Amino acid sequence: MNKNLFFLSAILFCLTACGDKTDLTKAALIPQPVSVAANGEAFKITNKTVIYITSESDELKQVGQFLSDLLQPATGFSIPIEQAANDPKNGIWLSLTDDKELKSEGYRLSVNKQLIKLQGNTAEGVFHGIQTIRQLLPAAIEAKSIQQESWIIAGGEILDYPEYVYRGGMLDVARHFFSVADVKVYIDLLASYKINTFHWHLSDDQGWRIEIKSWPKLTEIGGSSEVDGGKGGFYTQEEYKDIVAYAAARYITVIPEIDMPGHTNAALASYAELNSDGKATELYTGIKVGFSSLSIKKEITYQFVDDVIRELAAITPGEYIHAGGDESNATKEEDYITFVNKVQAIVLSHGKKMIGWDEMAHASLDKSTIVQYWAREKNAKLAAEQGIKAIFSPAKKAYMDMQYDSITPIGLHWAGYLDIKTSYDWEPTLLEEGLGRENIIGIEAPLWTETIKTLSDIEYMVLPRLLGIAEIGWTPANLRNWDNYKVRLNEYQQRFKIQGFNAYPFINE
Ligand code: TNX
Repeated sequence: MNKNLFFLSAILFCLTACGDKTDLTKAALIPQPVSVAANGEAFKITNKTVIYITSESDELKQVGQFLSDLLQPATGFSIPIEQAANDPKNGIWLSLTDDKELKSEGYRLSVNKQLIKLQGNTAEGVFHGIQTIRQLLPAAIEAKSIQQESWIIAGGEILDYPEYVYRGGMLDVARHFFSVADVKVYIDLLASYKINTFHWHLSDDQGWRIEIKSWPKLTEIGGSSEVDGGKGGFYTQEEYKDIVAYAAARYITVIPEIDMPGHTNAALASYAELNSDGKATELYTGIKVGFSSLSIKKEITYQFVDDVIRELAAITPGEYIHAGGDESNATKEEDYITFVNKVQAIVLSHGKKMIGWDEMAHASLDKSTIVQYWAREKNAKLAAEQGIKAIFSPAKKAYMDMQYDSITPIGLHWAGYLDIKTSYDWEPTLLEEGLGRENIIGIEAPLWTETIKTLSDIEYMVLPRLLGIAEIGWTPANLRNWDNYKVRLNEYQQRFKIQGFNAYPFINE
């Protein structure tokens, strides 16, 4: 290229791209914040930058450390965290405040040439603000080795807080087992997009994945299988606690699910006495649903449920336990209702609240119970009539295991193909007539894993659709629109590449 042409194109490039770097309103943030105003300035993180904390809070210090650790690999800087007596004039300043507008999870971020000031009513709010700072930095910040980059953040003010209190991501570890390390990657992904709940589907026909000390064969036998005959696996209670703590450090609550009374073949194969005919079933490695049921009439079934919930409740700090209840086609309707009512009482007796798939709305639900709407809006309405709120996970919009289109190599399509636009461009309060904002506690993206075998498969299915669900859960409806989202999302292709993720190739969808 001739020299003049080179400079001309460099200038042209800068007019379009460099200008954006200092215009905060052009930042590709997901979820989109409640309000963003630019001041034309920019802050540069250097090897002299310090993170200051002005509130006496160990938790805030830990959040500061999280930020320092996040910045370390790509910048190569070891940014110290210091307690400051006075308001800092430069550096990164994290503090707790008392600002009604921010509610419990919100944050306020102010950036000028000298100072990044990040405030929340809670350390959790500040943590969410850190995810925003991360997205404001060049994509190279995601690299695991030192990058030659200018670590600039555009200046201005962001005020931000979530629309829904419940924003979830689910992972089915029963159809295929995923290691502790894989689960942590999934949790990291959720945290990056301000999702605050990890719903962990721990048992199904094909596998039982959590150690229950009083019923050891559940994992010994029931943990040894998975779809297509792989070796399966399970988490010890120590590993479970480790994951719960890992999630908690990222302000994510773990909700464990034991799916009952259907989806229980792994338990039925482990213990003959849980079957109506007293005979243990064979382990199952296919992908059919709706064929298994715990015996509803036997007392031992409720001893079993009580032991499982008791042990699980003891290692679960979150307030909810998910008791499944979907597709119980092998259980008579009246038996199903008896069972759900009993299980609900057991969950409550261990100091937890129950969540169940939408079918549970047929039982007499306690006011504290929540249903998860996935298939039948009629069920969600039945729940609403009982004054019960729903988590929205409509399969036709939010199921991460649905194929993008007919040539997607993995995934199912029983609820239709789910391209990025279809999965993003919907509004929960307008989706089903008769179900409004007051009936919805939040939304969740489930990932079922009949056809998903590896972490790389997980990445392919959730990146980028998970980001869309995260935005629906966080950003008010009037600030969401597909044309604008599409432009922001395109910036993430490069980020995912640097992170080493096997994202679905989505540019210019
Ligand atoms: C339906 S969603 C199921 C799961 C399957 C999923 C596959 C729900 C509550 N039940 O058992 O894995 O479809 O998409």
